[in-house]
Amino acid sequence: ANPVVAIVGATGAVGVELLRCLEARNFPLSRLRLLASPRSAGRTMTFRGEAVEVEALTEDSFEGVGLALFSAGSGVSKRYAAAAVKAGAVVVDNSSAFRMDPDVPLVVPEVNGAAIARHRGIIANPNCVAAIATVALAPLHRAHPIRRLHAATYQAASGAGAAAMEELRESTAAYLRGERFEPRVLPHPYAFNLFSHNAEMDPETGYNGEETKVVAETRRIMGTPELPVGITCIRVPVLRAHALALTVEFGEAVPVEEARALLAAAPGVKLVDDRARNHFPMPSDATGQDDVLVGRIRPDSGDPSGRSLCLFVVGDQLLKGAALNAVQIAEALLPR
Ligand code: A2P
Ligand code: 11C
Repeated sequence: ANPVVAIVGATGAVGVELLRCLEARNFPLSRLRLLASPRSAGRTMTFRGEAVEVEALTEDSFEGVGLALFSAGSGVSKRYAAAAVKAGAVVVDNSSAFRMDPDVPLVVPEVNGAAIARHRGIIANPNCVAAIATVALAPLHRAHPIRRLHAATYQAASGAGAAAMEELRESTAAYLRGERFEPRVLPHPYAFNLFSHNAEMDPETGYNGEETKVVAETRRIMGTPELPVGITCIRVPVLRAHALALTVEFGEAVPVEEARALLAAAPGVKLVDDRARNHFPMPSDATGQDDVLVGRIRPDSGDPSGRSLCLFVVGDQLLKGAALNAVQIAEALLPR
């Protein structure tokens, strides 16, 4: 029989996309349960043409559930994932709660899908930047091992949740009306501005929590625990697709044409590298797309050794960066 599937955090920015991905990909399930905070209990959401009522999450929510997709923050995952596993569910967790737990596989199916088989009840869905970056890096790394990576990110509002997306809309409208807007969700004015990622800053290292997660998770997914990675994460006023400028050093020079061919053939990647038209990956093109867009492939003019390439990568944060990757993991768990 097909499993009962629960979405924890169904009303959130990622939760809504989880529901849509299950629908769009015709995921085999016998019943969908929608769980959120008591604030949302009683609301309805539409799935396959039918209204499904949102229920308040409790320890008892998981009876009969075979698959639980968690996306309600790491506090909720730490508190409730064990109850779901105890009830017999496999948990695919979109939070950072278990990503560095050696007993929990951290998976991007195109990159390290084989790790799914080692799960003991919980599988972690990576940070959105790590997921999008590794989809683009893995095909190159398989052919020419990567020695060093530099990343600068341009991250959308969606990564901070539905309320941050609403703040971007509202603050932009207020700005255009010439009105003052007091930020409520994000720490700085968002309209016509950008700022260092809002994750907690470590005053000792000078890196914020987002940067630390991306480095650790990229290493873990790629299976390169020592990979030197430099990173700067920035929040930009874009609604839902993250962009990454990557500089990738290899052990030897990799011709641009070869990198293009490797990426063009890679699953989950779409090459957008049209120098003649100055058309490269953009959030407006990536939004709503499953594929990660990769372009601006060129030698790094700042590396005299000639062993580095630059890439520009954009992926829908809510899809490959979250909901789609989680549903792809769930699909891999289905009996063949
Ligand atoms: P709710 O909408 O009822 O607050 P986002 O990432 O877009 O901010 O969404 C977070 C999701 O997590 C929402 O679905 C939210 O539900 C849910 N959530 C937040 N806190 C809890 C909680 N304590 N228990 C259950 N769901 C929660
Ligand atoms: C952002 N990537 O854009 C973050 C949000 O590790 O799951 C998700 C944080 C995470 O703010």
